[in-house]
Amino acid sequence: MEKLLSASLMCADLMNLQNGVNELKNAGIDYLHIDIMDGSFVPNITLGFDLINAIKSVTDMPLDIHMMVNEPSKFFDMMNLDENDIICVHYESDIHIHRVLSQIHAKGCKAGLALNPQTPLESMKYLTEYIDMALIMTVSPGFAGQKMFAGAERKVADARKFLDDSGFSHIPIEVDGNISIENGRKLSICGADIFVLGTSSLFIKDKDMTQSAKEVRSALNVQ
Ligand code: S6P
Ligand code: MG
Repeated sequence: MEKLLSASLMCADLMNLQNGVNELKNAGIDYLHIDIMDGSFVPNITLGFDLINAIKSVTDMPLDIHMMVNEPSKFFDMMNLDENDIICVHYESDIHIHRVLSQIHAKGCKAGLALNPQTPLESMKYLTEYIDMALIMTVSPGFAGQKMFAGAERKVADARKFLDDSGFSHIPIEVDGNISIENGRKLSICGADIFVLGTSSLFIKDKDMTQSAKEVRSALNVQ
């Protein structure tokens, strides 16, 4: 599967976002990763739905919306999205997560299922027919600038094997949290496909974003 890059906008210069989005597009970034938090599912609040709609109106880049909120389906109508956009919800965020995944498809978007570091891969087992992407969190969600958890490589490798063995090899694995060049390379070898880039590799003070994106991309394609 082709390796794809998703830029975490909460790490971008929020006072200069329109230029930032253009720059990301020119740097060859594939997705804009937008973190939505509610201060309850995770202990932080970041970006919101008005911003999503504003971004959508100025770019044709696909959006990768990571919802770290309880009962995410309450908010689906607030976002103007299309078939290229992904809405990713956490396994624990609704007791009827199967219904929520179906609601994402009913809205015409791609559905992602996010697993926290401690969430077993088994939780995905009977939902694979309903997802277009599996997000393996490589940190506990809520904040940028954290350290990848110790079991991340093992979990990504197990997830890839689980998906391949069960007939779902077409489902890409996204990884999010502390994706440095080195961690990205290791996770790529384990079978990750989409890499969320934040402070660890893309948004680095005084470093050119296009150059950083190029370096990450070449590291990911090493086998
Ligand atoms: C945080 C969020 C992530 C971060 C990203 C930051 O929970 O889901 O998308 O924005 O991980 O990247 P980094 O390199 O600072 O960890
Ligand atoms: Mg995220």
